[in-house]
Amino acid sequence: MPTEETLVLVKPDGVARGLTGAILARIEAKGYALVDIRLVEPDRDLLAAHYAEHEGKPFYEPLLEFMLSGPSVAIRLAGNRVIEGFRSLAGTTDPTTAAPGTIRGDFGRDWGLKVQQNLVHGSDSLESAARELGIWFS
Ligand code: DAT
Ligand code: MG
Repeated sequence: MPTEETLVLVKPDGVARGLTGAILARIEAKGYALVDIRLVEPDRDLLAAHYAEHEGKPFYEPLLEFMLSGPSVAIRLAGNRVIEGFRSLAGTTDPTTAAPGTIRGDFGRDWGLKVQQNLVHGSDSLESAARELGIWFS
C-alpha cells in the first residue's frame, strides 16, 4: 500500500480554542506520521490559492475572513490512504451534523456556529494534496 501525504490544517477556531493538542492526539493515535508542522499566519493571496475552487461561491468571502482571523497549524501528514482516512477522522463539513467520534462532530460548536468554523481542513485528493502542500510548505 503506497504511503500518501496530505495537508491538514487546524484552522483558526481550533487554534484559538486550544484544541490543537487534542486534534493532534487523534491524528497520532491513528498512527499517521507528522512529517512537518508549523504555525502559519496566511495572507489573502495564500488563502485565495488554497481555496481557488470555491471562488465566487456565497461562503467564499466569509471563509477567507475567518481564515485570516488568526493563525492555523499546517501539518504535512503521511500514512496509508491518509487523504481519505483523515477526512473520515475529521467528519463531514458542517459540524452541526458531523458524526460523534469525529473531530468536527465532537468539538464543533452548535451555538452561534458558522459552517466555516469546522476546526480542520484535509485535502480531498492526491492532486489537491500535492497542490495544497506546495502552497503551505513552500
Ligand atoms: P471540506 O472542508 O469539508 O472539504 P469544502 O471544501 O466543500 O469542505 O469547503 C471548504 C470550507 O468552506 C469548509 O470547510 C467550510 C466552508 N464551507 C463549505 N460549504 C459551506 C457553506 N455551505 N456555508 C458556509 N461555509 C461553507
Ligand atoms: Mg475541501
